Amino acid sequence: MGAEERSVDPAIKGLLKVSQSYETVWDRLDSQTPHCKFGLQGVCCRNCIMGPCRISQKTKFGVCGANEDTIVARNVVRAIAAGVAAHSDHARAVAILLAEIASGENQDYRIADPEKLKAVAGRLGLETQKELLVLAKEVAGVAMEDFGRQAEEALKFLKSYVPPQRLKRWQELEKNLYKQTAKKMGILPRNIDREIAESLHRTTMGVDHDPLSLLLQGVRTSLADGWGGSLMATELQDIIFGTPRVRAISTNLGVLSADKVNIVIHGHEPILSEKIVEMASHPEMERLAHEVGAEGINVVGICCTGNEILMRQGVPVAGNELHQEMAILTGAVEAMVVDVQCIYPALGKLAKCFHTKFISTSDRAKFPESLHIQFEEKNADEVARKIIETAIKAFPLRNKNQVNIPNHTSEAIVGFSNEALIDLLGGSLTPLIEAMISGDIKGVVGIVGCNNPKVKHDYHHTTLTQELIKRDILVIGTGCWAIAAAKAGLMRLQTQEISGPGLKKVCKALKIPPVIHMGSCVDCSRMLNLAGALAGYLKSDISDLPLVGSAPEWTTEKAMAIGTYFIASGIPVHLWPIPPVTGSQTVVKMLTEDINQSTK
Ligand code: XCC
Ligand code: SF4
Repeated sequence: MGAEERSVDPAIKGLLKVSQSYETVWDRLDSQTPHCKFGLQGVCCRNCIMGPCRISQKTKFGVCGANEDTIVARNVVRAIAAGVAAHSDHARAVAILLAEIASGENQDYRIADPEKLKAVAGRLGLETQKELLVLAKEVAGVAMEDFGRQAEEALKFLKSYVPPQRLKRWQELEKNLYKQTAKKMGILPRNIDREIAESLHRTTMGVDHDPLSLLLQGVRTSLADGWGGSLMATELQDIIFGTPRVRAISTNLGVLSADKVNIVIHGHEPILSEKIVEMASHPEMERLAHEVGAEGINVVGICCTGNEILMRQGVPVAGNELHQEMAILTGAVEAMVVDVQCIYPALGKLAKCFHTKFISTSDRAKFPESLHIQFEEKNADEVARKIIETAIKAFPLRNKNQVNIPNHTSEAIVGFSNEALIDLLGGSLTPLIEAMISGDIKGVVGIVGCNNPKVKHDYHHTTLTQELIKRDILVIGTGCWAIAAAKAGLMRLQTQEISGPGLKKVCKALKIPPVIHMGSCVDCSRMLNLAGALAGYLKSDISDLPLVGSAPEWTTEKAMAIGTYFIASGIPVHLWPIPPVTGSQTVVKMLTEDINQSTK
C-alpha cells in the first residue's frame, strides 16, 4: 500500500513518503493480510481448552457441540463487555476522584463547575440546597452504587436520564419476551460491573447458548455503558474539569512546535491530561524549558484525551488514532505521554529510533519499552511535574536533521456540550426542533469511532460527513471522527457553504458549523442525552426521531458497545468494516432485521 492509498490527510501522506524506513501500522497490516477468515466471520471460539474450535462447512460444531450461532453471539457479547469495561472503568476512576475531592482526601483537584454539579444532582433526584462538597459526596455515592447494587433494580443514572417512553419500551420488551418465550431475558442493566461479569459468565464454556438470550445480555451490558459508565464519565468530568464551551482550536501535526518542548498526550482520561496542561503553564516549568534552549512548552493531544482537553481547555489536537506513530515520526516530540486505551504497543520501539520519551503512567496500562512514571491522583501535581521535566530534559537530544513537522493545520470550532448548544440556541431546543419540523434540517447523524488502517484513513469520516450535510443532515459526533472532521476543515463556519440550503440557513442563523464536535468517545453520552432531550421535548420516544448513528472506520471493542447502545436506544446504526458476525445467518438476521421491530 503506497502513501497515497493510506490516508486522505496531506500531513500523513507527506510524512509517510519520507519515513519509509520506519515500520508503521500499515506495514503490520500488510503483513497480517489476508486475515484469518474464521476470525473475520466470528466463527472461532477459544473459550475453553477442548478448543480452539472453528466452524466451517466440514465441521459444523465445536468440540462441546456449540454451533456457529452460539459462537458468533458469544464473541459479540464478549467484545461488547470488553468495550463497556473500558468506558466504565474510566468512569469509576472519575467517581472515586470526585468522592476524594469531596472528602478532602485529594487536594490536587477541585470542582470547576458547581452549576453542573447541582444540575447532575437534581437530575439524580437529590436535594441540591446543600454545601457543595456534601453534594459532591452524594453524587459520587450514587455513581458508586451503580457499580455495586445487588438488587434487581435498574441503574440510577439510567433511570434518571433516559426518556420515560424508552424506559417503558425496555420494560415492556422484557415482559413480552418472557411471555412469548417463557424464558427470562433482562434488558435493563442493574449494576455496571455485574453486567460485564455476567456477560463473561454466560459466555464461558457450557452456559448460555441461545443467540437471542446472549445478544440481549450484550444489549443490557451496552446500556450500562451508554446510560451508565460513559454518561457518568462525561457528567462527572464536567463537574471536576468544567463543562465545555464553544471555542476555536487548531488541529493536525502542524500544531507541533519547532522551537518548544513538545508533549503529546494520548489515551483517554482527562484526570492525567488536565493536570499536564495545568502544570505545563507553571512559570517554573517555563523557566526550565528556557534553560535548555526551548522557547517554551507545547502540550498537544491525540485521540480522546486530546478531545477532552480540546473541548475544555482549547488545547490543540495533533491527530486521531492513526496519527500516534506519525507524531513520533516528526522527530519533534520530546514526550509521548499515555494513560489507557487505543495506544499502540508499537510506540515503544518507534520512540527508541528518536529522542522521544514514551511515558506510560497508568497502573492499568504498561508497555514494552516504555518509561513508566506512575501516576497517582493524590500526587497529581508532583507526578505531572516529573513528566514535564522528563520531556524538557529530552529537548537538547532532539536531532534537528531528523525533524520533519508537516506544515498542515486546520482551524475548528469545538466545545459543543449540550449546555453550550442550548445556550447558542437561545436557552431551549425549540429552534432546532422547529428546523427539523420545517424540513430545513432533515435529520441528525451522529458519527463516532476510530480509524482503522483497513479503511483509507479519514476517507469515510470526511466523505460521509460532506455527503450528509449536502443533504441537509446535521452531523454531530465524537472521538476520532471528530478529529478527522476538524482536520479536514469541516468544523469551520465556511462549511456552511457546502451544506444543503436548509441546513445552511439554520447554521448561518445560529452561527455554527454544520458539523458539531461533541467530545471524546465517552461523550457519545452527550449525543444520547441530546436525543433524549429532543424526545422529551416532543413527548415521544427516541426511535420516533430522524436520528442515525455511524462508525464508518471503527476499530475497538468500545465502538461495538457504542453501536449497540445506540441501537438499543432507538437509533439505527451503520458500521464499517463489517463486524465479525457473518458466520451466523441467525445473528446477522437478528442484528439487521429483527432488531428494527424490537427497538421501534
Ligand atoms: Fe480510540 Fe477514543 Fe476509537 Fe479513537 S475513536 S480509536 S476508541 S480514541 Ni472512540
Ligand atoms: Fe470449542 Fe466449545 Fe470450547 Fe468453544 S467452548 S473452544 S466451541 S469446545
